[in-house]
Amino acid sequence: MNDIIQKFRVKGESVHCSRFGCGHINETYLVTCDSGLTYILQKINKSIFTRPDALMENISAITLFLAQRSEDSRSSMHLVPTRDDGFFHVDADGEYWRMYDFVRSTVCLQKAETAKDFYYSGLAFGKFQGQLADFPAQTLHEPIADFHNTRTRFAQLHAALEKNFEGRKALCQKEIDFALTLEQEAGTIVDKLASGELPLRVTHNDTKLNNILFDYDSRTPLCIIDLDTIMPGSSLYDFGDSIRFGASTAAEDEKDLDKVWCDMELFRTYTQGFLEGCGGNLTDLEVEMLPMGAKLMTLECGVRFLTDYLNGDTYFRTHYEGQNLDRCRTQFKLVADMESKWEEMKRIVKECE
Ligand code: ADP
Ligand code: GN1
Ligand code: MG
Repeated sequence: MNDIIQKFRVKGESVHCSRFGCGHINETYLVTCDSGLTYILQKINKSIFTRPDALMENISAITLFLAQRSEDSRSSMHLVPTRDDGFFHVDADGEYWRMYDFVRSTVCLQKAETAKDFYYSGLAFGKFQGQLADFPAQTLHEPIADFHNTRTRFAQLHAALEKNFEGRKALCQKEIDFALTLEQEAGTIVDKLASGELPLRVTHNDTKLNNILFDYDSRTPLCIIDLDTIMPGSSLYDFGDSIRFGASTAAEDEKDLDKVWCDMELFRTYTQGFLEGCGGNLTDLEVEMLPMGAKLMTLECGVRFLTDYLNGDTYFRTHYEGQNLDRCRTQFKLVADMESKWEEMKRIVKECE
């Protein structure tokens, strides 16, 4: 590993390098140098991110933009340049590597331990949205094409229905029917982006709690990490994905659907944090459509799980057969639950405004 480390402008000689963190996508290492400085070294997952150079262009532009606007150097990510002044190094096997300064004295939570943690995650992702409000979103690449294009996601579901791996269609007709009844509505956000009714923004697209570093002492959010899926999109994507994951009362693959619903207190907590963090940068329509963001991001994720199940589980890592179908069922249960609480969700948003 030392030869890779030395391609970057680290201060001193590396004395230790070991796997770090609990990310599911990239290979992450903590590097310690004899200067006392520490760094995060990452091998980019090329099977998911097929254009690592485009992805790194996004990250270098965003990190530079944020660094210029933040007072505290720990509150934004800093790429360590290579010795030939690039943002990444390609090794002899064609693997892409990048390095960041290690953000010291932080904690990375895998799930909210208190409602306050969830409030803070809303605040952090809202601030992130606000800070990037005047970044030219259209200059960013799409590291994964059509990532939240729900119309394309449904087209992929139809293709998977044709494929019908091992006749699985027969095992999930109820879920297929549920998805298809919502197909038209699923395109609402995409259509409003296309018509210009919703603004195109810089979105993070993986707004889970474990992509925030909290300050260890104050337990307040410090820095947003995992910038790989940053691309142009709608603020509703970032809001919705957080609710989908964080306001659910059960695990993503819970089999007992009676345990799965969307907790309205958590929905309120996150909404408060997010709106406060955005600091008035959202349009009236964006605010009004926050419940729609939650519903459609959850529906889209369920459709992705269902599609992967019908394709024979080729995208999401599974630990047992049928896990993608279990995941799809929790998502659809959450969607149905949100539909039954629709007026309440709208009222909560109004109360948080
Ligand atoms: P993945 O895409 O695999 O989730 P992440 O970029 O989220 O990878 O990084 C994995 C883990 O490494 C994070 O959860 C966090 O604990 C840690 N980490 C990443 N970047 C930094 C950093 N600059 N400073 C401190 N810890 C970091
Ligand atoms: C994937 O790997 P992870 O858990 O960070 C997926 C997200 C899904 C999520 C569902 C690049 O994220 O879009 O919402 O699974 N990431 C990618 O658990 O596809
Ligand atoms: Mg991560």
